[in-house]
Amino acid sequence: MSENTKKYNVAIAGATGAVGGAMLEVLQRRNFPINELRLLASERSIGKKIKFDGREIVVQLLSEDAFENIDIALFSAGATRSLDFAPAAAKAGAVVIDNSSAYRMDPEIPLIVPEVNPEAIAQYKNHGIIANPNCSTIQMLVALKPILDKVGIKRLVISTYQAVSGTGADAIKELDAQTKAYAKGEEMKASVYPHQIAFNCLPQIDTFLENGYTKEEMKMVNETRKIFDDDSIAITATAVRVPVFYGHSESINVETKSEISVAEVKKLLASAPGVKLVDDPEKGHYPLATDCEGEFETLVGRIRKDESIENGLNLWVVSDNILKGAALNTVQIAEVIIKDYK
Ligand code: 25A
Ligand code: L14
Repeated sequence: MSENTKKYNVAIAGATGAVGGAMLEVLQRRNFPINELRLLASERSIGKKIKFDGREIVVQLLSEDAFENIDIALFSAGATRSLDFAPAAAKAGAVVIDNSSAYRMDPEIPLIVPEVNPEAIAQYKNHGIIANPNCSTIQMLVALKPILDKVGIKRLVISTYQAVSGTGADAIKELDAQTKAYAKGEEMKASVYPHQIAFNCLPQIDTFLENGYTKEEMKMVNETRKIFDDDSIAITATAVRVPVFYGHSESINVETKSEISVAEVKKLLASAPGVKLVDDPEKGHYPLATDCEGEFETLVGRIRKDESIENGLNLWVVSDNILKGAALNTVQIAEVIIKDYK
């Protein structure tokens, strides 16, 4: 078969979840060359039928022997499932692209944002596994890469405003149910999150560590340094859950190594891969979570000088956390694999 007509056998582990569903959507929207598509999930979902590209596919159990003849396995069923089954998938010959946090900080496993460090994908050969970064990190780095390349980055101060869809299908239901309960004057029940999420902001995403930060906050610190391949960047983050269904928003304060004007940053970002500049505040144009839903691009705006320091900038960065933050980034990595390696 010639290069450009080759088709691949693809498995999705966690196909019935919020991210797994988006993977199906992205594979279809980007016309990924699929021969067989195998959908895997827990016992709860076995036998469930899912439509894809005119076919009807029956969900099977995620197990060690579910990966025979699979070329590419996309994992999105949580870190425990990745640790349990990704090695077996790799052993069966599949290239695993894992959306969980299980392997991200393993020095032998590449952690990839295709717009930022595609060259590191070659290291997939170490273990047959590639890690997809944390959603908040991915969109931040897509916006910062052109600035890093031009003037260098000394320090980042970040606050995030994260959507509930990042937690999964059950969290989407919880915000919906609490909002409806409020409208009816009924009691709002919290089970996924430790507090009511409707009409609230929770300064906790994931669990707390000994240093007082949450895991989500430290993921942004550690993953950024790994992907930028620079441990000298100073980074501090506050991650906040907000009552939004889709789209993470981030306030990013950047201290650059040398000077750059706002006009120059806008020019760089206007042509940066994966970025859409939305920056006309006079007209009320700035990035919004409601505008990023379903979009492949990361929206960047409110670009202005931090006048309190010598080389400072402020940005507002918004992206669909389920797409660029998870499913799209994973499929983009798969596209590089089939283009350059398979
Ligand atoms: O366990 P962890 O590490 O804490 O992580 C689990 C979380 O990972 C999320 C995922 O969201 C879940 O909340 N997740 C994955 N990638 C993510 C990312 N990048 C991410 N979150 C953020 N960013 P989810 O619920 O949308 O998707 C879960 C998927 O994983 C499959 N799965 C779960 N356990 C499994 C498993 N597959 C194999 N073996 C296991 N042991 C899951 O399939 C889904 O595809 P499923 O069949 O278990 O779930 C189908 C639907 O059932 C609902 N549901 C969830 N919990 C229950 C439930 N129904 C009844 N009882 C429950 N206890 C959900 O709505 C789910 O969509
Ligand atoms: O590391 O919004 O990918 O609950 C994804 C889900 C971090 C937390 C990760 C969320 C997790 C995030």
